[in-house]
Amino acid sequence: MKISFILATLALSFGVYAAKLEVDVAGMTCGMCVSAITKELEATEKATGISVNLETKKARFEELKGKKISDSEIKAAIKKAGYEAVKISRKQ
Ligand SMILES: [Cu+2]
Repeated sequence: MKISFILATLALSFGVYAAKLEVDVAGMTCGMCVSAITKELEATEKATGISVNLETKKARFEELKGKKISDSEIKAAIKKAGYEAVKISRKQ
């Protein structure tokens, strides 16, 4: 158990596993909103596999390997696009 914990810690610090994030966004109404949010998330240079869904009002992406994106960075990016991140969930 101790060894697996150490390995997991090492894997995390070397960025082997990237966190998967899901953000609930308020204020999206059309495809322009989707592209604006995608663009701002791309501009953080910390997100990959960005997928913004107008139906579910969710933005999904993964952290780029070795990069940590904080909740405040996500909120700032969404706000810059003109929307609000109301909930951020992450899975390791
Ligand atoms: Cu729109």
